[in-house]
Formats: sequence, structure tokens, C-alpha cells
Amino acid sequence: MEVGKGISESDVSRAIIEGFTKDLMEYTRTDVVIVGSGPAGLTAAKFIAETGVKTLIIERNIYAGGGFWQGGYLFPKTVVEAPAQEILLDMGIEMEEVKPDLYVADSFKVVAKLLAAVADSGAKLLNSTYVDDLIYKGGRIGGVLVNWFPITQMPKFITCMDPIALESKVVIDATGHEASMATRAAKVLGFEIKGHGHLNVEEAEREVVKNTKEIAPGLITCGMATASVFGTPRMGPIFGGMILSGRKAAETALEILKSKAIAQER
Ligand code: 48F
Repeated sequence: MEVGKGISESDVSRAIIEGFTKDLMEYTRTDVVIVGSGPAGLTAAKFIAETGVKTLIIERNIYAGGGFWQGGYLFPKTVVEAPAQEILLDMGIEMEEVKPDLYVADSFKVVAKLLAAVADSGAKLLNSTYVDDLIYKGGRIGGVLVNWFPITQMPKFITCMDPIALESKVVIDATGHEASMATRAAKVLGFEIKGHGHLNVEEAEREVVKNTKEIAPGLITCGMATASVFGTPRMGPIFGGMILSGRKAAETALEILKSKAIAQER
């Protein structure tokens, strides 16, 4: 068979345009939107989507993975502590024990296998897309407003280039240090975003998992966004707390969806 024979340029264009718009239409209404595809957001996505819940991850970068591609100082080594290594081992990620309960792995293998697990779970990724704001109606967060990320680099994009809305029953803020969804919600609902504190690994890791919760009706924070909301310390380049926080966000989202479904049945 001669490669490329019988394929026209417009065939290629149609495949891209039809495929993408079909997906986008399908995700105008979804169960869970996760903003940010770092370790916390990706872990949350895997644990939610594998239960069959319709899950959309939105990431402003072309690539997914956030800060998970490198450890500290741009060195591509991922460090996690117990018990988070169990989640990575379940995905087939090899880890070396550097001391009891502390593990290290190649960052590219960690991200590649986590992304594969997320893809297999059925979650969808909308990349190069910036979440600009939240839908707020009936006393709860009801989705997100999105635009192409390159638009944010143009002058005056907020005022003259409207985003489109994607509805969802739950939104998870996994935007890292910026906590940008929580910051929007805080302005509208009148609560305070404290900003994370100085480095303290033990306290930071404990608090980030403990504080992963629904912070406003329909809005959950996880990962570094949680530390920013609650003003707890930063943890530096260790990722166990991010992974465990992502899993807790997934459990919280599934509980919210269950209680909404029960309320609708009544
Ligand atoms: O920063 P990020 O990796 O967040 P995380 O999952 O993990 C934090 C760690 O990487 C590290 C740390 C602990 O080890 O301190 O920093 O909490 O990933 C956040 C992702 O969200 C995207 C951003 O590009 C990144 O990939 N993001 C942020 N704001 C938006 C967004 C937005 N408004 N719209 C879309 N994506």
C-alpha cells in the first residue's frame, strides 16, 4: 500500500474539526470539571472517571502534568512518601526506596504512566484552554467559563473576547499555587484566600491532605491550591501530599454527586 494515497488535505482537516467539535459539544455539560492537570488534578481525575463519572480536565498548557515533570531545581526525579507510593505502584510505576517510607522515581515515567491511567479511566483532557471564571447559580458553583489560552496573551482579552460556558455538577480547583478558581469564588462569596506559608514538609503534607474538601457548594480544592486557600506551609518538591489530596478530592466529589442524585430522587 502506498502511504498517503487517496487522502486529500480536506479529509485531514475534516477529521480534526469534526472530532474536536463533537467532543466539545459532548462536554458542554458534565459531572465533574477539574481545572489543572498537575499531580493532584490528574490523580483526582483517575479516581473519579474510573467509577464511570463523566470527567473533564481543563489545562491551559498544551501538555498535561503541571509541576510533575520535574522535581526540585529542574531535576527530573519525583519524590513521594508513604502511603502515596502505593497509588503509583498500582499504576506500574517503579520506585526506589531511599530510606524507610521515602521513594524516588524518574519523573517522565511517573507522568507517562499517570497520564496513561487517566486516559484509560475515561477522563477527557481539554488542553490549551484557560478557565477564566466560574458559573454560580442557585447558591452553588455550576461549571466554568473557558477560552483558548492564546487569547489571554492578547490585549484586553477579558473585556472583549467572551469565553464559553461548560456546565458541571462539581468543579475541582487543582490549579496549584494560584488557586485561581477558589480566588474567584472567594471574591463572589466573600471568604479569604490566605496564600501558602513558608516551607515545612511535615506540616505541609499533613495539612494539604486534611484540608482537601468542598470549600463552597460545588467547589473542591486539592493539591497546592488547598495550601494557598488555607494558608498552610509549602512542601517543596515532594509529591505524596499532592497524590493523596487528589484522591481525597475524588472521594469528596463522588460523595457530592451521590448526595445530589439522592436529593433528585426524592
Ligand atoms: O502546579 P501544579 O502541578 O499543581 P498541583 O497538582 O501540584 C503542585 C506541585 O506541582 C508542586 C508542589 C508540590 O510538590 O508545590 O508545585 O497542586 O499544576 C497546576 C496546573 O493547573 C494549570 C497549570 O497550567 C498547571 O498545569 N492551571 C492553573 N490555572 C489554570 C490552569 C487555569 N486558570 N486554567 C487552566 N489551567
